[in-house]
Amino acid sequence: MSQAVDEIKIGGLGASRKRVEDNRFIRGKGNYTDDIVLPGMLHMEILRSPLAHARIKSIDASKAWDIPGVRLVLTGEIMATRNLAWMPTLSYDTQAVLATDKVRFQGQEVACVIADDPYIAKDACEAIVVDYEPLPVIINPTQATAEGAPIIRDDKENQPDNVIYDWEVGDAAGTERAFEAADLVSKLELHYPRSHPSPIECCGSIADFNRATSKLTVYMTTQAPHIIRAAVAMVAELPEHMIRIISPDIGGGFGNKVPVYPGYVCSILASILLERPVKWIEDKTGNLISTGFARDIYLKGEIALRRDGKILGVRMHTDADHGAFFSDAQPSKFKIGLMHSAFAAYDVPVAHLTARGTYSNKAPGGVAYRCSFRVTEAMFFQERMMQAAADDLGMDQAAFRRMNFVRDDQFPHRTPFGFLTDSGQYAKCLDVGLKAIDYENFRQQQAEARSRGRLLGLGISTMTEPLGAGNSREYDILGIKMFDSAEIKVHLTGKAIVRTGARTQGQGHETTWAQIVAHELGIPAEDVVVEEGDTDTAPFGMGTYASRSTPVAGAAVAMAARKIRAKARKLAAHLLEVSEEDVEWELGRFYVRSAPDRGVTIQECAVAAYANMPDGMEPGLENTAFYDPPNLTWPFAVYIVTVEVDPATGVWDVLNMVAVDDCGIRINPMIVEGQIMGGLTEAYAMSSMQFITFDADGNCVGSNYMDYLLPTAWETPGFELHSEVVTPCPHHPIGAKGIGECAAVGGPAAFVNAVMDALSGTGVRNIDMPLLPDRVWEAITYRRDISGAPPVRSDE
Ligand code: MCN
Ligand code: CUM
Repeated sequence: MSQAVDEIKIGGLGASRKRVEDNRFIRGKGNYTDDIVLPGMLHMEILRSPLAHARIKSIDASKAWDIPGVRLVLTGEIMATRNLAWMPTLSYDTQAVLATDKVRFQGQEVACVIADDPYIAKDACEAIVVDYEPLPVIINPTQATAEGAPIIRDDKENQPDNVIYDWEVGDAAGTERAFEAADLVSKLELHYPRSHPSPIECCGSIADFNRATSKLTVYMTTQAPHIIRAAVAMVAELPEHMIRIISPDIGGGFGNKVPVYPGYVCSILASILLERPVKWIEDKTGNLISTGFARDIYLKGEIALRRDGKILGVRMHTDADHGAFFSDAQPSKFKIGLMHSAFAAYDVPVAHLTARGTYSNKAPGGVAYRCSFRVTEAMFFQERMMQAAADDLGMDQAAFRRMNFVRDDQFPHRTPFGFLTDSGQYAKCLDVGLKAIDYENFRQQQAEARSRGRLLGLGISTMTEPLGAGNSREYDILGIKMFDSAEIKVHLTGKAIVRTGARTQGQGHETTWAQIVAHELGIPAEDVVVEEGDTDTAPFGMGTYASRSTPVAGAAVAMAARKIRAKARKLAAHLLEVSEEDVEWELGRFYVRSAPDRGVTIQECAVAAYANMPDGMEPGLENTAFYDPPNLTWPFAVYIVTVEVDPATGVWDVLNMVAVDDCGIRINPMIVEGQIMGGLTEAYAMSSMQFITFDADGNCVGSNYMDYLLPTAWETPGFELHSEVVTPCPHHPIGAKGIGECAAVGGPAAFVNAVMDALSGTGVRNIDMPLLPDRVWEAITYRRDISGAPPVRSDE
């Protein structure tokens, strides 16, 4: 007699299963791009520009060609013969693959050497002689738009200046009226500095073109293999079915592995020309100075306020520095990504955002690093503006937020910029957070400490953010609509394999997708293997970023499982010799409604699909689902930090940090907590120590791990996580919302707000991140705001 199974015991929804992928990772048995060795494989190294802006007068590679073991030297000139010196970007701009006319940022790819081993290739790069004529350098939007500024993109027609776009959204006239009616206007100017995702594994690829089969296989570090396949088909003009992109284990992506980089393109062309596999593995400095930058954006923000604290309107202007090429990898039609998701958590009647993007002599980037496309900046600006507004009103930080929250009975809620938020319990989350940090008590302690000259501070950050691009109506990449996919094959014995169009980079999909199958079908999670990242086997999907895997691919897993269950029901009816209408489902088992003891397990149905199907039924138990979500998902979070600042040194220590995350139903609570802790660690890093910037000559400062600091367990404060508020996503099949970026998005403002709160009364309104001790000390000592905008002063 069959029985229903216990969901937690079989590792279904809500089970804190250990990550199955860690079995190989912690044993050093992962299979990363650099682990792969193919017969006859050659190695590629990239020569990078030492200058930020210069005309290339000549490139002499003859000495490199003479070095024994060198097989090929690629320059822009050779790339141009294949129409590959430039490539299109995902933001409809062009980007140099190898420089031909000018170099436009320090670290730009100028030439590649392919040789028998990487050391020969590296030496040969040094033998290439490039004659540069230096040009004036631009490293911020003010310089970019100054009178007489040199034109960085003189390669482009119709580009008379350095402005990429001027864009706006919202209601300008209505916002103007709200500001006229305001009792008080709170203003703040900020810079969110460049930051870098710096995954432990750098980028790399192995291109393997086989002339005999005409097939190109590329092993590479990409978060979106199918998009790369489409891009290679378009750019290299190869037939799509002859391209196989394999994304093996990935040692962290964090957005760094979304864009298309010149190294990938060069390794592919080199393999086609040499008919041998060509491996390119980026080094740390190459990764830090040339790939996947994030942020680098300036804000002028204003909130119109009524005396009692009600927000009447919001005005924002952002200036984004995109570097030398506009290569944002983001799927929206909005030039500034989802920046206008700002203030979605608050009931703001009217708002207006203007955004300008400019070129500079810095590596391209702008959208990457746990951001959901500028949401990180949006929420940072929002929460810094909220803090300043409450201070300007003389109002309590928590009360000011609570008064302006979208209330639980206001959903679905249209934000002033047009997004539709659909669920949440914002006030409840805030209550949990305040209780956990012992808010009233801390405020008392703070006042007492202040009277004795000690600076304590408390920072709150509350936000909802859009995670999970698409839907297909509004989001696309190169015209390909945003949806995702899952395929489930149930084998004869009731074990299964799941493949999706996403690509895990450490998030734990191999564990969590199996849990969704366990929840939907009652097949134990340990009987389900998950495979992602091979375009020849995975169904077409858009990859993993924007915390979209659970909202979209995860939903597709549930939908594919439901199709399987529907077929299994027919098989069960056949086995039980009753009509389908008389069959009921409970986890893992179908039974006869009138005789619950008579039942068959899902495993028995699986056998029947191959060995005992009814006449006329197609054999097998497999299905695929493509899922186009009706909306983004809107998780909510409250982050509260307390700090003590030492006025004598500017050093600040975190006393306590509380996080309340509502991401709807949690598939695997332990994995969700891991995501939150990782995100909070990055938030702490960005607010306290991560510093990558540029001097007046465009030299990248912070291009190594001596200068660009990653916090270890030693520096990282402890976090107290709360999971008691759960608002299921109303449109997701299992009620889950994304979580992968929440803490990195909402966290930084909590840390900065805490330090600024400690400094309240000193007249200091802002210190730009990172809040290095010298900046904090300078602010306290000279009672002035500290800007973090480049150029950095050198040797002063
Ligand atoms: N999850 C869950 N319950 C939920 C939501 C998520 O159990 N309600 C689980 C998921 O099943 C998945 C993990 O949490 O195992 C993250 O899910 P999700 O929020 O859907 O995010 P993605 O899987 O799409 O991951 C992308 C996101 C992004 S965009 C960045 S950037 C980032 C992040 O994930 N990069 C990471 N977290 C990272 N974590 C690691 N270890 N490495 C990276 O490169
Ligand atoms: Cu914006 S970093 Mo994540 O979306 O890969």
